[in-house]
Amino acid sequence: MVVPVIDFSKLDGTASERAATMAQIDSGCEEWGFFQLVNHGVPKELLDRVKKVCSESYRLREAAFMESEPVLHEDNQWPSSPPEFKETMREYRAELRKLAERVMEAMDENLGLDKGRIKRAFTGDGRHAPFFGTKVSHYPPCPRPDLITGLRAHTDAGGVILLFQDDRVGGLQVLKGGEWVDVQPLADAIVINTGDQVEVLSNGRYRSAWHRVLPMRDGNRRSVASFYNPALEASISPAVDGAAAYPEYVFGEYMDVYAKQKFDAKEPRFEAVKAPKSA
Ligand SMILES: O=C(O)CCC(=O)C(=O)O
Repeated sequence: MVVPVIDFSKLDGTASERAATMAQIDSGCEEWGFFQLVNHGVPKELLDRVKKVCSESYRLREAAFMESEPVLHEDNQWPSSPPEFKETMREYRAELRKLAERVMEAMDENLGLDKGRIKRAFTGDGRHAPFFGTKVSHYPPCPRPDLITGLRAHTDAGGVILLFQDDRVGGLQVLKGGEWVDVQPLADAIVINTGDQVEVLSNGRYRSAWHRVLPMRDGNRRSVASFYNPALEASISPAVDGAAAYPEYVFGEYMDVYAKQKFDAKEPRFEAVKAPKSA
């Protein structure tokens, strides 16, 4: 089994190319919760610069960066070296944010929702800014992978996750039909996966997938993960018609539960945020 690879540029192609691409995105969301986008519109030259500044920043291991929050967003502390890190990552994040919104619009259409519905849910109908954060990680080689677990299996809490992973060193796996499948390194592709909030909005049609990162004996694996999540104040509930399989809750409350239960089964998280029924 191979994680689907989708040529995103075909969304702007002929009517039949567009229809086939929309169907691939739908089955990527429904069958896998994971897919890889190629020809996604993020310039290769920018991706090359991102690789360069991230590797350089890891090599320098600036003290301020090591102490800063792991997820970068507009307002927190960023590494000051290499000097081009901030500007490059700002440019990259702007591109990825646009890409996330295009992917969300494709999901709207596939789910039969009005265009922009998922984004509106994430922003409380435009009242709040969605959270958009980027985590730069390096997984060092491990001489005894048999002794450690790596990043344990979990689903992601938020909305749409866009991962620019290493070209060569693998380790990321997704659970599909009870089997762990490699998310194969593919140069310059962006891996998309959907989080728990898309599962709720889609009323269970696009289930967030379990994934993990195995330790690798050889090579340092770079991973740049960007998270497009609801605002903490946003109210989330199923947007797709039908008997609601999930409660309505405030995303910030879900995050409080997730922080303590990230590596446990996800269903009790939805139970925990369910508002008590008045008698
Ligand atoms: O680094 C990766 O490839 C995946 C990271 C991940 O799953 C996470 O941060 O939740």
